[in-house]
Amino acid sequence: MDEKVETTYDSSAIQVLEGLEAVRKRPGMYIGTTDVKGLHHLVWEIVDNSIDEALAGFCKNIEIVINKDNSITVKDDGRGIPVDIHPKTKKSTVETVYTVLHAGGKFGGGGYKVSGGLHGVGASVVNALSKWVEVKVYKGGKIYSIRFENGGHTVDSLTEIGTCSEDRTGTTVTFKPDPEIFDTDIYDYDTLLVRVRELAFLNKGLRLTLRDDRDDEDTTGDTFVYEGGISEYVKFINKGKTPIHEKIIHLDGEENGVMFEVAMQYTTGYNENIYSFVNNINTHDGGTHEDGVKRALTRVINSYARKNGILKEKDDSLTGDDVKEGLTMIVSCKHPNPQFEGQTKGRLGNSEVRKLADDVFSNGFKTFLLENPDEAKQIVEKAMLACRARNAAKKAREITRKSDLATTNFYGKLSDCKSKDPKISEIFIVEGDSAGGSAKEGRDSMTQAILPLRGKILNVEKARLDRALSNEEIRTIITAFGTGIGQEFDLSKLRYHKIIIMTDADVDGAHIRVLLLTLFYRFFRPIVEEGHIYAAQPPLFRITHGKTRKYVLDEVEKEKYLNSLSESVRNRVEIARMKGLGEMDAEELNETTMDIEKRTLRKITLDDCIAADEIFEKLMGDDVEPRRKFIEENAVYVQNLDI
Ligand code: 1YM
Repeated sequence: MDEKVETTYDSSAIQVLEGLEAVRKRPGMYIGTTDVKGLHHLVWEIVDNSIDEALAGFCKNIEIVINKDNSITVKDDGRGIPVDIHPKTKKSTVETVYTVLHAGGKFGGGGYKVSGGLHGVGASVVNALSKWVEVKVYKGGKIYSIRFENGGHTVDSLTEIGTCSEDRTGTTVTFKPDPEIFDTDIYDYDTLLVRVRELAFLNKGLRLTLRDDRDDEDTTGDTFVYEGGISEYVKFINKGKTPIHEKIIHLDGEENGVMFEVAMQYTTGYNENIYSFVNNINTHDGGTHEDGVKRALTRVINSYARKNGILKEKDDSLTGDDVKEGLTMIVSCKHPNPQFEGQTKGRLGNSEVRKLADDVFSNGFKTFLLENPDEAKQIVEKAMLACRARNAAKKAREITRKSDLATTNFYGKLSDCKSKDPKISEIFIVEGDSAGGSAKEGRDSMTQAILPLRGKILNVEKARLDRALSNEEIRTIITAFGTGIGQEFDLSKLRYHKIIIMTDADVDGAHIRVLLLTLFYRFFRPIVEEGHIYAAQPPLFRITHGKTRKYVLDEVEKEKYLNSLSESVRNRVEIARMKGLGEMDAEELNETTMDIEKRTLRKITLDDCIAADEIFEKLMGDDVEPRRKFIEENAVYVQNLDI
């Protein structure tokens, strides 16, 4: 028997199967996860090969289709994967690429392999994790096909299946992810769409099409092609914002096969949106390409401001934060041999790129400022304003730090709890003075602090830090929390481990809740992330029958409760709609909303805050259209909303 095995399988075939088997045993090592994210990852592994072919200058069109059976087809018009016999494996190169682990990189001759990323492990991994894979190559007037099944077993080696015109070249790959490997086999169109669009921005002139064939209707799908490349990406991000100069600054350069490109535009906003990429992979933690540009940006703006007398000799220089306020920037580097660093490999380490980025950016940006004096003035003035605001905010922070708990003004507002142990201490942020009064009376003063909000708090989405810090309510909140904000933020100083927002169940209450969530999201994000924020759930109805009183949260609970009562009781039931926190007396408020034993709290997640923040982008952003649409769609709820 043993001898027979040896003659049937040559040793390289056994190695191949062992390689792919290893991928199936530990898929996480190769694609990160086997959830919906890993499922989508397979698509990018195949698309990356088409993109590489485009970067090499041979491919203009890429099409991605979700087929009826949730298999994926990727088609490009590149040279087609080589079909010749590979000297080492004695098999066609196509088969080798799809069955030998890490083959892609070894065969390709230079070029910008996207495979530098964390999971860029290529076609053989997709094959290993698929129920079946079919590859068609159009090359030299011929059409070739090969099929693999059950994790990369070759069904038939490469076969010529027909002819085509000489100028029709390319590769078409269809694969069906193995349901035994993945938690789900359903592809999400929008997930694919976002990345396809991004790839189109990052590779100017490349046409990418995404289509969903799962519905019966004939769809043409979505096609993206951007002749302006990352300039159009900046324009896309700034849609809905107000730019302070019309022209998008777009600079590029190349040295020793490393390509570097940056596009940017300032808006009237206060946040920075800087995204950097290496070989189309987002470098979340930046790296030398981003550092080089930022360094040059700060230096060039300072030198321009000094030369033109905008910054005086005695003035401090503008900081990196000052010159980044309101900036939208895309940095893209294409590197034949990228070194990724950091825990998640999200940072470019190649040191020569820092100088390239600095040179390209500083030369180009200097010229831009000289040639466009009006734009230059806008940009420098924006940075000067940011600088002044930063200095004002620093002073304001010092004040809030000094105005510690001894300040009488502060004590007038906060009714603190007796306990100094944050673990058992809670603070209720309460809408309005009258509800604040009831809450003070109804609380457990050992562990529960009450902070009534008088006015509406400022919307921090539309205000700089200095203005936010001059807002009385916000300063009170900062002082009460004890953590400080910005660079001085220290989670370990948080004085209450439960921060409970207590507002009415109406539109005004919702508005205040959204304002508070935006504040927490912008200034105290770690507090949200650590799960310290809660919303109190005051009841909407009080149901009385005889001596029994029952409070219920909403209509659904009301119906449930009423149905649970027997007919005889029900005739004598009295249902009262609770008008608001202010109308509950202390005892009632304690019983329904505050008592640790009886209340229901809803934990606020980061997603709640992001949703709140997005509502504000819509409602308060500079663009009228999304606001109009939102109000139209939510007219019922926002009638009384004064923003
Ligand atoms: C839908 C997936 O894989 N396209 C593709 C892949 C290759 C080439 C062209 C290609 C590359 C080279 C030369 C080269 C690959 N070839 C190889 C290998 N689309 C898709 N299009 N000729 C053609 O890099 O020199 C790996 S991928 F290794 F065989 F050269």
